Amino acid sequence: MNNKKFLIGFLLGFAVVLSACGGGASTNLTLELNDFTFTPNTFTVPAGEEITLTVSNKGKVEHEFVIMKLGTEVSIPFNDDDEGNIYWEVELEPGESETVSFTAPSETGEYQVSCGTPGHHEAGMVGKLIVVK
Ligand SMILES: [Cu+2]
Repeated sequence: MNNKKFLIGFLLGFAVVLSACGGGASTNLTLELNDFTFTPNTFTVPAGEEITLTVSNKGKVEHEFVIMKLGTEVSIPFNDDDEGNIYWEVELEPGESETVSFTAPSETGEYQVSCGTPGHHEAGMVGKLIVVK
């Protein structure tokens, strides 16, 4: 085999892998919930794609990961009116961890992320989901 051809093929393949990453957007997210933080607290995902989320609750109380609909933000405190503005959510008991999936919103933009357990948003459980093309 011609070494030069092999090298060019390798570099082209590498470029395809790089461009597929779309500027930091990922379909595989890992999230740690704690008292009272999201780690990380900012996520970038590709619009309309199936997202796999591996989430664990390392805290001592129940936590939620709530994605709000585009253009909405939770009230302080989180109340029944906010329930209708939820795009997707998952909740975990202390010590629990699981892998779940959801479809990223089709509209690009910044979506607010919060924990709906009373007082947690105020304590710092706030983040954002950035949806890109
Ligand atoms: Cu919480």
